[in-house]
Parts: sequence; structure tokens; C-alpha cells
Amino acid sequence: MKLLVISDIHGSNYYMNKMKERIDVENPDKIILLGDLYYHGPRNPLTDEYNPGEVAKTLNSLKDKIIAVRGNCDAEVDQMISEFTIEDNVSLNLGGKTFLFTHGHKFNIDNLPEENFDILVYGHFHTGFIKEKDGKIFVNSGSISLPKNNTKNSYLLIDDENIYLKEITGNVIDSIEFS
Ligand SMILES: [Mn+2]
Repeated sequence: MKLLVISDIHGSNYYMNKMKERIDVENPDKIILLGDLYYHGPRNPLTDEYNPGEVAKTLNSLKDKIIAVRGNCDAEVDQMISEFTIEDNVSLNLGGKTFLFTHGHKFNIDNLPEENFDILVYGHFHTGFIKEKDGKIFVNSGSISLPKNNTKNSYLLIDDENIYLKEITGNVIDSIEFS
């Protein structure tokens, strides 16, 4: 199983199209969206080629592969234009480990969920990283459109053994073996 994880698109059609090229190259079994899909949000500038409707069209074309969780900028109307379900959190078992996917505004390395997990995967902060703490792994995908604090436009690739934090160009920034 190969998963590709994207977060915080915030309506950027420019980076959505760049990411679509990466999806075609990586050819994942599933695409996990960690929220903040369409709306730029009051704390962010407009993203490159801001066009939520076009982003929705591209995501809807990938609906058979998409698993999505809700971000703090995602409204009810965003579910209406999406042909895939937007969940609160998603738990998946991969390589014998329990992954919990969440946006990150509620649960993160400083605010643990009550739900059991080995690896917590989130976005929201727009800073990609892989960290280990108290026997658990915490992974942030970063944002593909609006990276902060000198981090890169990034996404994650997860296979049965490794997690890779990658630049939108495909270059590996960091990785960890989890199995
Ligand atoms: Mn957010």
C-alpha cells in the first residue's frame, strides 16, 4: 500500500496542478487530504492562482482514491462541492502500526488525542517535519501551497515501511522507517 498525503492546499490551483503531476509520477493507491482544501482563510494571503472551484474539479477527478479529513478552514459548503466524504479524523493500519490522520488544529504533538495511535499525521501548521517523542512518531506534511518558517512546499509518501517527507519537486527532505 502506497499513500500520498497532501495538506493545506487553500485553494491554490497552481500548486494543485503541480501536485497532480507528482500524483501521476508517484501513482499512490490512496491520497489522503489533511484538510484546508479550498478557502485561503483569514490568516493567509490568497494562494497562487487562487481558484477553489478548479481545485475541487481536480480533487473530484481523483475521488476514487481520496480519503479526506476536515480542516479548520473547511465549511459545510466545501462538502457540498466535494464528491468524496470529509471526515473528522481517519485511522488506518499500515505495516502493523496504527496511523491517525487529523488536520492538526485540535490534535498534534503538544495536544494528544485520546484515540490510540502509533503515528500521528497532520498538517495545519504549514511546516513539514518528522519527529519522535515518547515512543510515538509525529509527522507533519507541511503545506503544498503556503509553507511557513522557511520550510518547503511539501507532501508525504508512505509505504509499508517508510514515511518520506518530500518537496513538491520529489526531492526527499526527511524520512523514517516505522515498521
Ligand atoms: Mn488549518
